[in-house]
Formats: sequence, C-alpha cells, structure tokens
Amino acid sequence: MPPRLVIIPTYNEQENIRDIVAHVFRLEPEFHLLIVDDGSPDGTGNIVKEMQPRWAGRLHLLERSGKLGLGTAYITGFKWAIANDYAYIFEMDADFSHDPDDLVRLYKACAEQGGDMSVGSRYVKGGRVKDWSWDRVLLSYCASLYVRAILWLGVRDTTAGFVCYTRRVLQALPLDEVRFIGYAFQIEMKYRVIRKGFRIVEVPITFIDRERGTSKMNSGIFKEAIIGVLQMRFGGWIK
Ligand SMILES: Nc1nc2c(ncn2[C@@H]2O[C@H](COP(=O)(O)OP(=O)(O)OP(=O)(O)O)[C@@H](O)[C@H]2O)c(=O)[nH]1
Ligand SMILES: [Mg+2]
Repeated sequence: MPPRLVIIPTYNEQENIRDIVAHVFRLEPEFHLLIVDDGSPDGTGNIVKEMQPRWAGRLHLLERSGKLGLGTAYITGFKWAIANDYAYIFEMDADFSHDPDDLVRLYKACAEQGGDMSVGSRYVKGGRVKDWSWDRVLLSYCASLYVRAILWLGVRDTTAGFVCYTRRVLQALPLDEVRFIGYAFQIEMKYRVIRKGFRIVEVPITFIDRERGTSKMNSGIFKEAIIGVLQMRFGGWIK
C-alpha cells in the first residue's frame, strides 16, 4: 500500500466530488483517498460508492449519519488512517479551494525537508488568495494575526485546512481530547502539534475561492474560533 492518504470531509459536494477524486488519482506519487461523508442529502456518498469499483482499494468511504462537523470528521479519519498503517495523512477540502497538485509539495515538505507536519499557507511569501472579496481577505488575515498574538504559534496561516501530518504526529496526539470543530479545530491541531515539540513547515499555496457548491461556513464557526483561542491559551487543558 502506498503510504499516503488524503482525507476529504464532505457535506453536499455533488458538484465537486467526481472531479476532485479523479484529480487526486492522477497524481504522481500515488495517493489514496478517504471520503468522510456526513449523510449528504444531495447524494455525495452515493456518488463515491458508484466510483469505488473503478478505484478499488484506493478510494475509501466512511459514512456518518448526519452533519457532525468538520473536526470530528477528521478525527474519525485520522483513527482510520492510523489503523490502516498510512505514514502521511493529509487534510483537504472538496471544493477545489486547495489545488490537489499541491499535495505533492506538502508531502515533500515532510518526506524530504524534515517537517513533522506541513501546512499549505496563504500568508507566507509566495502564498496568496484568489477571488476572495477584500473584506473576507482582511477578516481572515486579522483572524490569523489574532491567533498568533495569543498563541505564539510561529505559524502564519493558523486556520489553514490543507495540511500533511506524519504518522508520528497523529500518534502522539490525544485525538479523543480534541475539542473544536470548525476553524478552531485547525488552530487547536497546530497548537497541540507545536506544544508537543514537533516542527511545522509552511508551504506557500494559492487558495482559490469555491466555484461550485455552497459554503458550510457560518458565524458559529467563527465565534468558536475567537473564544476557543482564549480557552486554548488560558484553559490549561492542552499540555
Ligand atoms: N463530513 C463533513 N464535512 C464537512 C462538514 N462541514 C463542512 N464540510 C466539508 O469541509 C470542507 C470545507 O468546508 P467549506 O464549506 O468549503 O468551508 P470553507 O472553506 O470554510 O468555506 P468556503 O470558503 O465558503 O467554501 C468541504 O469539503 C465541506 O464539504 C461537516 O459537518 N461534515
Ligand atoms: Mg471551502
């Protein structure tokens, strides 16, 4: 089995799922895929099932009964990846905001440049955001400054959801204790990785706004991040 697994959580991604799966399977070196679908009413899970025979042994699906949130979808996926012996485990969105070609660069940042974890970053030199309105860029950038000011992470794009973990990192984290589900989940994971003494490498990427399908972001996810960062810093529950 190849050592690389890309986890894609999905909720109503029927416009994107076929193309994103096909794109990942064209990459060199070879990646496997795990889709974690939360019972998408638009039938995303059924589309994956239809595609599975074509990529037997490479395309995997975990179905959950309802929309349980991005964070718990990833935790479920991480446990599956560890149980199935993958060495490099990736997070990626289904909506092409993350260019699947960049998976290879994230992989090399860990496999060849000594990262314990790598992050596809909009806010390092060479990174950028395409097609977002100026106010969304400003909001996201200010959020990243806020997180850095409170947590002192040494990572510029703290809410990034396009990442590669080495197996040793995921095995070292107490996955059942991870609390948050939205942007705060992404921040919490990086905070825990740094607190354990691991090294995070940022790889510049161009982040492209979603073209097809609908966003699942909401103000609750944003509030969770603002308050969650303070809880992480002063709550004393992350060692
Ligand atoms: N399994 C699962 N997947 C989810 C859930 N919420 C979002 N997703 C998936 O997580 C990924 C990111 O969600 P998006 O809606 O693109 O969130 P976003 O990128 O912050 O928002 P936009 O930039 O507006 O697209 C996508 O692949 C979604 O389908 C959830 O509750 N469960
Ligand atoms: Mg998106």
